[in-house]
Amino acid sequence: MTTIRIKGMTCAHCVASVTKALSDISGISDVHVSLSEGVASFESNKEVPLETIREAIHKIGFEVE
Ligand SMILES: [Cu+2]
Repeated sequence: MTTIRIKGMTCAHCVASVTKALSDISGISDVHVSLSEGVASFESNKEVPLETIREAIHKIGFEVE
């Protein structure tokens, strides 16, 4: 399990967007996003570069801290 901090989420729609963006990355599954904690956790079945995750999050308007 990997946990990352995500900056800029303010509502359930943000959570849904982040969840989808992470789930769409090849190799990432079991994505859980907590709005109150501002974190996302997930399982990865292979090495997914942090940069790939960072870019996917940035593309939808949030930042990985
Ligand atoms: Cu929102």
